[in-house]
Amino acid sequence: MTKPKVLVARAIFPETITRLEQHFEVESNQTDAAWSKAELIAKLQGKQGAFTTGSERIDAELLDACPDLKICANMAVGYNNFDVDAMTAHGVLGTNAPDVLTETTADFGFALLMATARRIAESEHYLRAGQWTKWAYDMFSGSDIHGSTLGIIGMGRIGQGIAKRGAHGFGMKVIYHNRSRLDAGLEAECKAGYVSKDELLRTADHVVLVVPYSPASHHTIGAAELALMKPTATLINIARGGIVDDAALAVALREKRIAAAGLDVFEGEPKVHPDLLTVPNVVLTPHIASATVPTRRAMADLATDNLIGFLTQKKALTPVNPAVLATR
Ligand code: 8YV
Repeated sequence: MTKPKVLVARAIFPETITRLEQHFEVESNQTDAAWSKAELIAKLQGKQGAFTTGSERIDAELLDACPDLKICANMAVGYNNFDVDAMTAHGVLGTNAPDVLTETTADFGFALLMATARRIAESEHYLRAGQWTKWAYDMFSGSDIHGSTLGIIGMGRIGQGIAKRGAHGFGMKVIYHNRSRLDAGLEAECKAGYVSKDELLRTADHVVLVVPYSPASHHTIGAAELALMKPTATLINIARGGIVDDAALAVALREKRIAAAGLDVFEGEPKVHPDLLTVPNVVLTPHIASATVPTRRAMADLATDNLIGFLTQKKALTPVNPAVLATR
């Protein structure tokens, strides 16, 4: 029997390729060449499976042009690169990589919050630049984490992880806003209280964004929302580019309408809004919230398990459009 054919769209652990090769004929992009959409479509010809990351857009145009494709397995919990309706209409399964990155990403959210509120990046640059000649009472004074109010927008698994770190580890008062309210048991576990988005923005000392991207969540934070925040507040985005209006944020930071921001994701990344690069009160990291070796391995393993499960047994561990499973 001939093996199904799979395309691995980005460079990945060699062990992942070896494992895929046990089940599939594999073509992979181990040089990590930047493929255009046309190149991706050309590479997908005759392939039943695709191992994708957040960077490959899977939409109706691509699906129309790739009739053999049956599954796209994303090595990411977020799947806004998938047009899920188009995939379902084309009978193509999408899978994501939830759970395995929850704690690692929550750790990073907290690290970015600490670095931002306590001005770690800014003060490190100052020291490295040889500007530290004497101690001063007001040097890089930031805002406290312990005992402050943490506002979380998006209370899924990662938001809950951040809430627990804040409430249990740092004695923070945790408030959250989410499309739906958590059940009482989960709220108690996270020691988190539900509030409206406006109340959260008005009262939180630190606002952390962990909502999935969709047209509805586009610019969840824009000029109007930034205007509601305290001038001493920090804003952390570990969700997706596009959740924050980066141009409006750069203005708010420059004018000190909020104290600081920590951003791991950007509109149009890997490009970063040029104004963000010139304001000092922002910590910028290149979309690394899930980047620890064990977690990235677990994400790659889960995407691989989904490809193997679906293409060999019509089963998938983490489908995003499970209706497709019923029709296959
Ligand atoms: C991924 C992420 O590393 O899982 C997600 O949704 O944003 C990151 O953990 C990134 O999307 C590349 O796949």
